[in-house]
Amino acid sequence: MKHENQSMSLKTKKHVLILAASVIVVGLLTWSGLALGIGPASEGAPRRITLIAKDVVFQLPDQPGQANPVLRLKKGQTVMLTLRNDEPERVLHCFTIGGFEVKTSRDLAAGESETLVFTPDTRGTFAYACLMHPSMAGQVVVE
Ligand SMILES: [Cu+2]
Repeated sequence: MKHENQSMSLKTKKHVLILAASVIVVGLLTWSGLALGIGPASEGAPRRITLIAKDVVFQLPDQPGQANPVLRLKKGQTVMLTLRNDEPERVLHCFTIGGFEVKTSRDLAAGESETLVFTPDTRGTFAYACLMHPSMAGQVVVE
């Protein structure tokens, strides 16, 4: 009987060790995920793009005069694209890329933004657009 009790307690210890190891592994995975998301730019880091919807066209923050700029992306590089509706009034905008599973989850009201994360896996030229405004259409080139 005494011997049986001892083996039971050893088993319990083993379980506790496995549990502790699992917690550490999950913690490390979470940490590396965070590091990928907020770490400094490197070759494997996601490309961050902010696309502003204003005056019923799409614009990049550093090229405010250019309507619906061509978005040049790299195949295999993850993109974090933030669409920001900067209209001064009540105009809704959305964003979608034809041929990609990329679309805002809803129409964004003035002042709202949404970040879409995707990884282009095909080279080529694709169309992006706001489905509500024909003046909001441009090209995505995946190289
Ligand atoms: Cu729109």
